[in-house]
Amino acid sequence: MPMKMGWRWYGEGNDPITLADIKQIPGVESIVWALHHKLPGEIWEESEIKEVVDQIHAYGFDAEIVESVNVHDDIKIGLPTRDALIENYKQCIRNLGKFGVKVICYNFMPVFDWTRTDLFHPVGDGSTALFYEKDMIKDDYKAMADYIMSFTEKYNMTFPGWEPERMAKLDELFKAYAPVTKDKLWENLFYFLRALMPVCEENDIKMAIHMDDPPWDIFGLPRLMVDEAACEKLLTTVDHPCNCLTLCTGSLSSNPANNCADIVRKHCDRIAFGHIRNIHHFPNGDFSEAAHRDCCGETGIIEILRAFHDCGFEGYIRPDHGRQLWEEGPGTCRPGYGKYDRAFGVQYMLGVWDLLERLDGKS
Ligand code: DNO
Repeated sequence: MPMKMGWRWYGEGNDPITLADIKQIPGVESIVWALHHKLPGEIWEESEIKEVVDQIHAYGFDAEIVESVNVHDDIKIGLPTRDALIENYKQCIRNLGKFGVKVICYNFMPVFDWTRTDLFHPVGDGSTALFYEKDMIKDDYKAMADYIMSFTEKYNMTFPGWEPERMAKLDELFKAYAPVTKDKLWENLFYFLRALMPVCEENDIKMAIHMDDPPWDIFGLPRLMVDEAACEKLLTTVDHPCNCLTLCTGSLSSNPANNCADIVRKHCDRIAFGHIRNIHHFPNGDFSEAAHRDCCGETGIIEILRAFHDCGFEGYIRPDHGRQLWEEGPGTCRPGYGKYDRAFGVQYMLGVWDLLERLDGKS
């Protein structure tokens, strides 16, 4: 299978962008989807899965990647309740397998998923982008969560990983995670993966862990998937072909010490899914998300694509966050998931990819 270009879609009535819109972007083949109303730990029922997969197939896309089946905190914390929750996760895998799903992207970050301090930060050309101000992510986790949740309240827009039900219990969650050291969190991740691998194998599904975003501890909570050494540890400790990575270039390159192209070259056979986006760093440690074009940031998009191409990558990639352009703003656009800049991202990446194919004599 050659590389397939994907597009994250939040579902009918939940995403201002429709499948008909996406159909007009040349080169998109896979819709990256999820049942966004499901809480972590719940079983995704076959009828619910079928409904979305049918909508996606009706437009001629495949529905082979799910992002995400979120992992319940009790599994991450390692509570006795985890075994029943892992059973539910296995059932989700079986149900998804029946509808041709091949990859489940998930993360193992405690409490918070992606973390930013400004979702509509002016880039300087009239567009806005997600922004991380280092000094604001120190001790006041409530202020940060309130900021993100204010979008949910104001615009009736929920964000995956920022479920209001969980955010309402932040103090409790922080208390529950207090004994979870980095080593303990690794153990809990391995426990979870070891339990899932046989079911993944039976159902031909890869579990593809997302990199932690940003790739460092925040608010005293440990984060695991932060660099190449972490990828190596994950892949060798549970050395199973269904234990894979979602290589998120923007998450990793928030730390300028990470070289994503090197990680692709080293682990290409275990990368099931690539999230490609660009980061621009400021000298004080702040960063802004940037357009996909190589020179707009420091992530090295061309080199990453070349690495995937050199390795004969046969998985899925998708443009990751884009800037918000033109009329896109709070209320009209999911932060990072507007229409225009991601469509530019697709075209940029496919332009690079087509040229690589041509230079290789493949087209
Ligand atoms: C942000 C996304 C993440 C990702 C999850 C995967 O836009 O890249 O929220 O979907 O971490 O579980």
